[in-house]
Amino acid sequence: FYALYMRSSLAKRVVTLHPSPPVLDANSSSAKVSPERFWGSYRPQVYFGMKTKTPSSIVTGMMWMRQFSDMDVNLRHTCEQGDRLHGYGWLMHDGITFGVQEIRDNDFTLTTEFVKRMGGDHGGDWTWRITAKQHSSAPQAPVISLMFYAAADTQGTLEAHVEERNRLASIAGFSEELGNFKITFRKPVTGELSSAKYASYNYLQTVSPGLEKLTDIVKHSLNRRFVYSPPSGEKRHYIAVDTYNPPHHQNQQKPTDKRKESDFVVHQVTVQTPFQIEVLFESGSFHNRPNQLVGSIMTQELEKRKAEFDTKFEKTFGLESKDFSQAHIKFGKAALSNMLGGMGYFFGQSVVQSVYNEYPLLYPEGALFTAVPSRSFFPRGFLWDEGFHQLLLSKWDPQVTREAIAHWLDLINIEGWIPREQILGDEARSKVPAEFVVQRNENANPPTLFLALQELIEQFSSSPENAEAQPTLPFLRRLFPRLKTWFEWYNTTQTGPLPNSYRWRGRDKDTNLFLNPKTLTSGLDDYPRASHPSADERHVDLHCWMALSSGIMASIARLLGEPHEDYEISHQVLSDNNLLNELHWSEQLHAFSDFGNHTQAVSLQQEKVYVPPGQPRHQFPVARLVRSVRRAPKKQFVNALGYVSLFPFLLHILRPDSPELEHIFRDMRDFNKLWTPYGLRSLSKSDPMYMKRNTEHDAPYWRGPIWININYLAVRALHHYSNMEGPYQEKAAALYEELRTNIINNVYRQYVETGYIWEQYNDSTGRGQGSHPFTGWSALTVLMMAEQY
Ligand code: 6A9
Repeated sequence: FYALYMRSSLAKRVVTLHPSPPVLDANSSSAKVSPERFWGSYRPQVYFGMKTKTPSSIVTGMMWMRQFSDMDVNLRHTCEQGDRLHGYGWLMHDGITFGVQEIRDNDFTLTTEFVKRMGGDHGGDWTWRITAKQHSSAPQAPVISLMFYAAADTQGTLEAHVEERNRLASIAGFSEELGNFKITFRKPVTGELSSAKYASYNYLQTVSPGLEKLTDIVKHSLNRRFVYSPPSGEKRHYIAVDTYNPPHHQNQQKPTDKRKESDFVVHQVTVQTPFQIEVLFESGSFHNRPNQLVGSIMTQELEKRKAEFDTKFEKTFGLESKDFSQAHIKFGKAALSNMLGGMGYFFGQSVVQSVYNEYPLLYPEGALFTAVPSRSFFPRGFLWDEGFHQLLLSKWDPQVTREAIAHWLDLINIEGWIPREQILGDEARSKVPAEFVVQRNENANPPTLFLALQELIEQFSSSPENAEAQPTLPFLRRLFPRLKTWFEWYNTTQTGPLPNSYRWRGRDKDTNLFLNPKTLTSGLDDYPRASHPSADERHVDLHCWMALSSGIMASIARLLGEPHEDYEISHQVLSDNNLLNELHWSEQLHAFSDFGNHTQAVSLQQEKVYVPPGQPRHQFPVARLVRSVRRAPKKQFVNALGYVSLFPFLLHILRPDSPELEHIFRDMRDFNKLWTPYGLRSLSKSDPMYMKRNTEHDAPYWRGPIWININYLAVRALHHYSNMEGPYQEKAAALYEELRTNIINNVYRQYVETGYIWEQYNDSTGRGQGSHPFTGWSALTVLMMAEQY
């Protein structure tokens, strides 16, 4: 019995939250406490939509489609690379009061703008303005349907008010977080002062079982029976929302979806470009509004916000004063804005597992306000990405950074573990294949949030009287118990075989199927490590992350007047260059390296499939690629040259007079190793694993391509060493100029040429590749332009 009891209580630990008081008060995101930040574009996964920072917020959004096109129904809603848009993203966004987005579809461009206005007790009002223009190349002005919608999520009501038979003029709504409100759909006009344009109207009032079903519901309701008949022009059938019958009856046979059905209302307007449409949200508790936020008032408000944004951008990043071109500055604004406009508010439960659970468990419900790496492909929170995101955002608005870090640390469990990938809520879950959903509590991810905390501390220490920095101290005080446990978790669960060495857990186990088993937890996925994962491994990047983290723990503890000696000692030990050399310097490679049970003599080969003589070949399984090991592994340095070898330099662990810097700089600048005209490649061109696939289906990822987060760290480190007296100071300064210029030029050029900022860049052509838009860490280009590190 005791054993059983122990087992079940151990099994619960993974889903038991940390006992210290949460960093965020329960109502800290509410309309009462934080009205200015209540409403926002916190749905980064859709092209355009807004919600509030509440668990089951009413959501608003927009879908659209081109009428009379040869293609099939081309409904756009959630950001999808498959839509092949020419580009989309926020060009301006201050994170709080307004945003301007441009969406370039095949033959027209939609500009989606919003402005908020405070008043009442529920986060106030907002207005959207959608402007549609055809491209000059379009043979004729396209007819477009915009579908504006509001959807409830398990609570609240939405009631359609229909005028003129089928024009939905407004929605009257109520919800817990918003009280009473009204959403008004204005008629399209050609410009602010012009009169109404011909338009056709349709609407849908129905219910949905969950937000991830909205696109399907609209799709299934579409009908071609409607006629578009402009006064001067031919009559044509167009596609519009019609009736939709929720599958009630089926439900009884197949009770797959037992969730509460919630109101879903869609207003469709079909109109030819060019046009402009406004949608207003008005809060019932906002009395004595001076006027409506529409037309010329809206224009004035927008102009005012844009001017304020421009001023703040220049004050924060100073790109004008660095003589960047207007086009470069526009790019910089877009990169920052899309990171801000890519912030999401998610709510739900992770699926987690420990060794004590036979099956995965649901983590406690929680909220996460976070930036996302990519609005199309990974619109959710990733732990180590977020530290990089907040490096940029903390310069713009440290409150955003405190809020995001607080949310992340409030998700920590009693063990000190934070799930690496946060897939919260049905909408987020619907985007992730089942095999990627479960998060395991042995698994870490680099603690980059310490980089963002370091920035907050520097801001505070350099001007403690600054109003924006002041809340940092009370924030750290509340954060501290959680940070201590977080740090301790790394320091106990990720230790290596030798004192003061570290090892990433969670490497791929099935070594047979991979050229080199991956280490997703390190963030560098397929970057080559020891060929045969074992407890003998030690990882140099993790060692450096720990050196950095212990140092920042020490500064926070010192700042708070808490005991800091142990952190100080850890930091000194882990930063000791002699120790680092002993553990990680490979004399053979002349570089820092991982150590483990390793052989270089591996390759992927076709598995032998035995086909008996005289039997037809096609009746036997297709040969897979499997790993062949030609020489047995032994304990040794891994000797892969790439990002991992650079970590002691990247995180400023090396002393400025460290002779290892000379080797590092030489390898960095070598075209046959890490140097390219576009940034540093992740793995040396001379490495045997360079650009090698890991399996038949798994293309190289961190085995050559250029990643901007690590390049940012490299530029920042070069800047650091160029400011430190020492034998390599001048070399660092020269490399700094070159590398910085190369990265900025290429990311910028790719943006202009393709319309996107990318997940990574090709090391031979500079071309953007992988998911896009990727205005997660690739947006750090802005900080390199600004030279703010
Ligand atoms: C798989 C796909 C619809 C991989 O930017 C997020 C992470 C980084 O943290 C990591 O360092 N990316 C990098 O190596 C993307 C990971 C995406 C995994 C999602 C499911 C769903 O497709």
